[in-house]
Amino acid sequence: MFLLVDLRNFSMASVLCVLLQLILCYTAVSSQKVELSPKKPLFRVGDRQKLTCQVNWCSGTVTFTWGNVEDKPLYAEVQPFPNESKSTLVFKSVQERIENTIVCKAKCEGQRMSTQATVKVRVYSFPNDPVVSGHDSLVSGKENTLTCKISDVYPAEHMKVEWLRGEKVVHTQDGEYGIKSIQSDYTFKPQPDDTGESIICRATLNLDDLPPEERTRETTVSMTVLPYFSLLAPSLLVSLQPDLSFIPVERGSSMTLFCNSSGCPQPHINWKNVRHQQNWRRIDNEESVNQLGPWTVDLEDNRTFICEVQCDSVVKSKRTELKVFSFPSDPTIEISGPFLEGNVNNLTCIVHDIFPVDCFHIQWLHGERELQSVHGNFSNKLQNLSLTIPIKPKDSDQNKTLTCEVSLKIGDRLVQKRASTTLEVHYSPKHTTIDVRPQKQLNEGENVTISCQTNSAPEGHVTLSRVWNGEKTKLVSSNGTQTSFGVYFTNLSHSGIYVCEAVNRYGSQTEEVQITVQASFVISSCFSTIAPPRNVSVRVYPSNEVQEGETVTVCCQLVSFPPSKIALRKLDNGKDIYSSDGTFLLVNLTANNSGVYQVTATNALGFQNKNFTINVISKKNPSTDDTGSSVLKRMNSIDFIIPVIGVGVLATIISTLDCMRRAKRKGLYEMTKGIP
Ligand SMILES: *[C@@H]1O[C@H](CO)[C@@H](O)[C@H](O)[C@H]1NC(C)=O
Ligand SMILES: *[C@@H]1O[C@H](CO)[C@@H](O)[C@H](O)[C@H]1NC(C)=O
Ligand SMILES: *[C@@H]1O[C@H](CO)[C@@H](O)[C@H](O)[C@H]1NC(C)=O
Ligand SMILES: *[C@@H]1O[C@H](CO)[C@@H](O)[C@H](O)[C@H]1NC(C)=O
Ligand SMILES: *[C@@H]1O[C@H](CO)[C@@H](O)[C@H](O)[C@H]1NC(C)=O
Ligand SMILES: *[C@@H]1O[C@H](CO)[C@@H](O)[C@H](O)[C@H]1NC(C)=O
Ligand SMILES: *[C@@H]1O[C@H](CO)[C@@H](O)[C@H](O)[C@H]1NC(C)=O
Ligand SMILES: *[C@@H]1O[C@H](CO)[C@@H](O)[C@H](O)[C@H]1NC(C)=O
Ligand SMILES: *[C@@H]1O[C@H](CO)[C@@H](O)[C@H](O)[C@H]1NC(C)=O
Ligand SMILES: *[C@@H]1O[C@H](CO)[C@@H](O)[C@H](O)[C@H]1NC(C)=O
Ligand SMILES: *[C@@H]1O[C@H](CO)[C@@H](O)[C@H](O)[C@H]1NC(C)=O
Ligand SMILES: CC(=O)N[C@H]1CO[C@H](CO)[C@@H](O)[C@@H]1O
Repeated sequence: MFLLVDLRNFSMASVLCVLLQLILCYTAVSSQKVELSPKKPLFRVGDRQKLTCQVNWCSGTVTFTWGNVEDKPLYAEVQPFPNESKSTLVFKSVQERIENTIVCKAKCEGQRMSTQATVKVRVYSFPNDPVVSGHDSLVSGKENTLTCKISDVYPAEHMKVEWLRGEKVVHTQDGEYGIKSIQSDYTFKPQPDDTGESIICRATLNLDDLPPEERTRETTVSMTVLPYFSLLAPSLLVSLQPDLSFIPVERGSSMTLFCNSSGCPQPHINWKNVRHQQNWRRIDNEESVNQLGPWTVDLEDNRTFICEVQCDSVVKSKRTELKVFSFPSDPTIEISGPFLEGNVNNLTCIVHDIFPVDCFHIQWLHGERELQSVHGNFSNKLQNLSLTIPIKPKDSDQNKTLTCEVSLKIGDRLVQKRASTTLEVHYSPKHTTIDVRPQKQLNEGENVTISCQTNSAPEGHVTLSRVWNGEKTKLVSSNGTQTSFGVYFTNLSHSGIYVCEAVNRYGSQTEEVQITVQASFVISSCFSTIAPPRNVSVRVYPSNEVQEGETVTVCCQLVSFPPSKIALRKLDNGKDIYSSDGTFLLVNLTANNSGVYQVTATNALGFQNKNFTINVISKKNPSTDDTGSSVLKRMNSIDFIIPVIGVGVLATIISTLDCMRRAKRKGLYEMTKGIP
């Protein structure tokens, strides 16, 4: 019987298998066997291995054919032994891929049917001992992880990894299908006395037929446990937020402090000795934070804050210092009173409720120049700090600005606040002046303006008055530092003394000026101002040459100030007759009255005289009764204007030809009568 089996196309698997079994039964019965060895091949990766196929029942030449069940290459070479009835399939270097069910077919020369045998080839790989790491720097009391790695394992799903401490298996792990390397982690908390203890990582490849010496590999390591004090929990980190060694913070502001712990799964974070609320929270497995506050800062927070983190047996702490300050308001300036020129006054700068006083500095400044300054002294509570400077102001200090600057220097931080004051210097009126425009000597009819100016602070008022006969008449008064008064078309009555009085609340100052208004009559030559007598002229009316018994009037004209006494005298007899108005009446003249007469005008500044002659012509007996009883009679003129202006001293005597008219009107007086 002959059954052709196509070994390269074994896809009709189950049916053919049944057939194959029948064939084998048949051949066994016929005892024509093919022998394939080894019977349970388990090849180590990398080795050179072979399968031998042999028949011993054929006397002729046997033809061997190698094949496999799975549809893939054999990855092997066939070595023929031509004179012997066997064939060898050689695997030069075993790999996982050679795993297969191998079929060897033998055909004996001369026989119609071939005979075959199959074998399942298995492969394993376990070339290296386990490698253990992490054992030499274990940290006491902390979770540590030891790692055991087994590489180039095949088939990994048959591998089991065990950790052994002494005889005790403390951890196991199985391999998985498809991987080549197996890693096993063993996590535990070593104690310091674990140092020197052995720990074993044992790997076992559980394959049937694998000899014990190939099956198990193990690595033993000695643990080194570092005591916590020789390497302070290197992964525990404590940090503060804000991360500053000291924090300037203003009283009344809101403050929050954070204490973060990282590298410890179960830390105890504690702010020490605080009354503010603490709020612990976990951020993740490694990080936690303890928030202090928020709270409102007060003076008692001016201290050190310590955060302590405990991680198992390890304690770490961090500190920060709050520097509390208080500087709530600008400084204020206090002035003890008004600044009176020449008086000492105090200027005080004060800043309230400050802390810490010893970090404050007060300065009085004029522009950039420091006048005075002071540093605060230590105090453990809120204080007011002040600086007083005495000021003795001059009027040049008027409107000077003085600044008070308060500085707080706390750490690198500088806070400044300031206040300013402008000096208002007070003084009584001074530099009072009167100004008369266009001038003090005026002609009647001119305009005049009288101005008065003063300097006072604060301003008061200024009054202009005229004094007449010791009586004061107010002309004008103004608030402020100046006033003025104008007169249009002046007349004689505007002459006088003008007084300016400047007043403020601290005092007064008076100035005066004399103003003279000159009358301007038709005969202006008769007017004068201060002068000795001059321009004396004499008129004799009706004539210098008269008949006996007649009367003449002598009128004098002159200019003089102050007024002059006017005397008339006959030069040869030397008797003086005086007149205040310069008019004389000579009555009932005789020949004896002929001669040279002299008029003399005298005032304080001097005198002037004028000679004139009178010639009396005899009527009948020129020699009779000429014994010279010429009588000079003063003429009492009361309606003649004598202008008197000014303060009762200024006067001008005016004599005019008008006297002739009056001489007539008054009639004649005997020369012998009426001599005063
Ligand atoms: C093998 O057989 C061949 C002929 O088939 C022969 O020439 C040769 O000597 C034999 N060798 C051995 C070792 O038997
Ligand atoms: C600390 O924790 C706070 C709050 O979670 C966070 O804002 C801050 O960034 C953390 N700081 C550090 C240094 O981790
Ligand atoms: C406040 O802080 C300052 C600066 O650190 C320190 O000199 C002072 O003693 C502290 N005051 C109090 C009351 O602790
Ligand atoms: C100014 O201060 C000084 C010293 O403090 C004091 O003696 C004086 O009376 C003060 N003067 C005035 C005007 O307040
Ligand atoms: C600080 O103390 C000193 C000494 O006692 C004293 O002279 C000074 O006036 C004080 N300063 C202030 C601002 O009080
Ligand atoms: C500071 O000044 C304020 C207002 O003048 C006063 O009420 C307070 O008592 C002062 N404080 C101190 C410590 O003198
Ligand atoms: C001072 O200031 C006042 C008001 O600004 C001003 O009227 C006055 O002229 C100033 N005085 C001086 C001397 O500057
Ligand atoms: C005086 O003032 C009046 C009014 O302003 C003016 O009409 C007149 O011309 C002035 N007289 C002189 C002499 O300036
Ligand atoms: C002058 O000042 C006084 C007091 O300040 C006031 O009563 C008066 O009305 C002022 N006069 C003028 C003309 O302004
Ligand atoms: C001078 O002028 C004033 C007015 O300014 C007038 O009241 C007065 O009567 C005048 N006096 C004479 C003597 O003319
Ligand atoms: C007037 O006459 C007297 C006597 O002769 C003489 O001294 C005097 O100088 C004369 N005066 C004038 C102004 O001529
Ligand atoms: C008016 C008058 O007195 N006439 C006298 C002038 O003088 C002569 C003589 O001396 C007298 O006789 C007049 O009576």
